[in-house]
This record gives sequence, structure tokens and C-alpha cells, in this order.
Amino acid sequence: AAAGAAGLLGLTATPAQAAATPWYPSAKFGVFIHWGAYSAAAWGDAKHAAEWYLYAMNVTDPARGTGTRDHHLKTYGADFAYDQFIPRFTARRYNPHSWVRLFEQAGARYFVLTSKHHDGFQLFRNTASDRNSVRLGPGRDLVGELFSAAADTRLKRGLYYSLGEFYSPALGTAPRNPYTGAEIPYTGYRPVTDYVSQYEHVHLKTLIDHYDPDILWADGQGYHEFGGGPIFRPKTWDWRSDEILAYYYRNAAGRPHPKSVLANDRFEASHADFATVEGDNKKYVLRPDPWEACLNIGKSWGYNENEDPAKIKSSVQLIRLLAEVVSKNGNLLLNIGPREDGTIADWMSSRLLDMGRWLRINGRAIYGSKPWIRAMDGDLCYTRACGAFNLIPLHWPDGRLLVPGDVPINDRSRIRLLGGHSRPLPWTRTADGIVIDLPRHRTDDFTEEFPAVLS
Ligand code: FUL
Repeated sequence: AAAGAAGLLGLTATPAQAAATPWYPSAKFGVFIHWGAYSAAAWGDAKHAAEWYLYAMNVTDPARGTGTRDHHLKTYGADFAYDQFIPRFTARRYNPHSWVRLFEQAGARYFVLTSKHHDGFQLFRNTASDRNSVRLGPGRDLVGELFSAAADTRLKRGLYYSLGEFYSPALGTAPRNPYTGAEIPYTGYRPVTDYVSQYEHVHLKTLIDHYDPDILWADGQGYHEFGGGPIFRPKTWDWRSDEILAYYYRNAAGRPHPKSVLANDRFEASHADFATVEGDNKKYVLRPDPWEACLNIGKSWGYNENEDPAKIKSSVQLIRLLAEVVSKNGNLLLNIGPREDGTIADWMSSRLLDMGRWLRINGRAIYGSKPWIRAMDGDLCYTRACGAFNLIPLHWPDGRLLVPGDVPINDRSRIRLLGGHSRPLPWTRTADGIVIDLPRHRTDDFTEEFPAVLS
């Protein structure tokens, strides 16, 4: 199959998947990591997430929000350029092995790390630019270290890459001092005449050749007019992503151990292996093709010391969202933003650990599961896995759970609470549906706010 795919790709520039991708739809849960020079600024305002700091400090229109601009002036002064955060991004306590352990304890099956966000700072070794963590700041190949640490685990390894950048001389938007308008250097930039072929494609090929990622997660692709500021790309720009994806699939198929790899839907390519859904659960719908909800615990993706505690989702909310996504045939990619030194705030790691604690008991209804014909009724989610039909009430029902009469429960069905007493729960069929009697108190080690799994 590998040779066939390579031959096909040799004849056409249209990317085609090299092999089926069995791991991804079964994986269900991954960790997204936003980490970079913005983690040293660590500040977002009500309108801008912290990883958009370079953009936000340039916003002059009060209607679009000048919180970051004002904060920067007050805290650092007008002459402190964004690039001065680069030496403050140290990674000095970065322990990729403890990250990997945390992701495993969280029950994640994959992770996706920002190899370059919109600020153009790269976390990997490459020849196209010196604006990277090997040459500047930490002096380390942050992508390489995490990929090595995870190499002997079952975790699949993905990379986020922003195709466009807020500013770049190569995009015709050289950075300026936001307060004086004077042109300022774009640290580490090596002049190129063609951004796509001499820079962006070199980056992506380097990521493919040297790190062999299981997922390439593109972003920053669109044309946006940011009101005289950054643009991501000129209007008529073509990323020529089909070439890159063909290279990616061919490379994975040609490896000594050929494997299936995936690209998300933000390449502007003719093919995508899964769709990304960003934002709240109003956008989540049951669909047959693979999709992924990328979700933040707070409001910022990058670390934000100014995070509004009221906006931080609890573990219970996150687990409910996981159940909802999975019942709709999606994966959940849950984001953390480590601090500049590589440590992870307790409020993030504790949520990941709660996910893992819940998944250790209830993972049977999540991993490898398939949706039923309906994702949910009210706040009751459904999944099918290992020959079992699973009911996941997002709130612990008081005494009894009423289930619509058409769910696949028959006279021989035994219904149990996962992690609870092994005794089957009494149930009856009534004119209104199936009524399951639940123990007065939960016996599965979780407080009553947590979703339960009846299987
Ligand atoms: C968005 C970006 O602009 C955000 O900063 C973040 O990376 C999110 C996952 O994708 O498009």
C-alpha cells in the first residue's frame, strides 16, 4: 500500500492519504500546548488572548481593545520591543519527561505542540531562520526534546505550525515600534525573496524530515486585514499546501515503519484528514467524518497571568465537554499554556489529572468508541464501545434516570455503573421510556457533579 501511495503521489500533486488512520478516531483525547516567546509576556486582555500579544500591543483603535498596548507601555515602556521577550523565554525548568508523564496520566493519546505561532518564533532547529529557540532564548530544540521524551510511549506526536505571521519583512509588514512608528528589527530573520518556498515550506519539510510528526496542525492561513497592522499573508497568496501534504504523506509511507499521518483542515489544501472546530459547544454536531474540538481551559491559549478566574472551566465542565464531543464522533484537543520556564500551572495540571482519573474508570466508554444514531438527548450522551451501549448522563440524576425507549436496551441487558458496585442496576420499561434506578449515593469515587457512565 505504501509503494502504491507513493507512486500515485509521484504522478499528481494532489495529496492523498497514504494509509488509513485507525489511531486518530479512536484516540479521542489529546493535549494542545501553546508555548513560545509570548509565554514570557504572559498577558492577555479582555479582547486578545496572550499568544496574540505582539498583535495586541499594536492595536491603537480603542474599539478593538488597547488593553495590551496600555499594559505594555505601563509595565515595560515604549522602547521595550516584543522581541525583548525572547531572552525572557528561558525554558530553564523545562522537563519534557514530566510533560509526557502528565499527558499520560491525563489519559491523553496524543499531543500537539506549537512549533511556531503567529509571532514567527520557532521552537525547533532549522536553516531558514535564526528566529528560533535553538539560536535565541532557551538555546534548546524544544520540539526535538519533547518528541524524544515521548518516542517510547504510546503518545502520538503532533505539531502546530502557523503558516502566516503577524509581521515579517517577507510578508511586507516589517514590525514597528507601536508607540513611535519607527521600524524595528525582526530578530533572527534571514532575508528571503519567496516566503512560501524559501521559508514556510523549508520549515514544514524540516518538521517532517527531522521530527516525523503524526499530525501537522496548520493555522494562521487566512487573509485578514488587521487595520493597517499585520495580515498573515498578502491577499492573492497561495500556500501551495498540496505540495507539502504530498511530501508529508509520501515521507510517512516511505519510512522503515510506514505509518498513517494526519493534516488538519487549515492548510487551504485540497485534502484534510480532520476538521477543526474552535469555540464553544454550540458548534459541536454529530458528523461521520473525523473532527476535533480544540478547547481552552481559560480564555488564552498562551500562558496568561491576567486570566479571568470566572472564565476558567472546571474539571467537571471539561469532562462533560469530552463526553459531548465523543458522543458526536469528535476528538477533544484540550489546551495548556506552560509558563516561560516550562512549568505548568497547578490549575492546568490538576484539570488534566482529573481528566485522567475520570478516564481510568470510564475510558471504556470513550476510547475507541463509536457514536450511536443520536449523540445525546438533553444532557444524556450516548456512545458504543466494545459491544456495549453507554449512557453518559452529564449530571447525576436524582434517584432514577429516564432514557428514551428506542435506545438499544433489551430484556437481556444488564446495566452497570462503571467503577461502581458490580451489581446490575434495576430498570423497567414504561410508557415514557426506560427507567433506571440509581443508587442513592454514587459508588464510583466521583462527586455528584461529574458525569457518570452506565454501560
Ligand atoms: C487560532 C489562533 O489564532 C489562536 O491563537 C490559537 O492558536 C488557536 C488554536 O487557533 O486560530
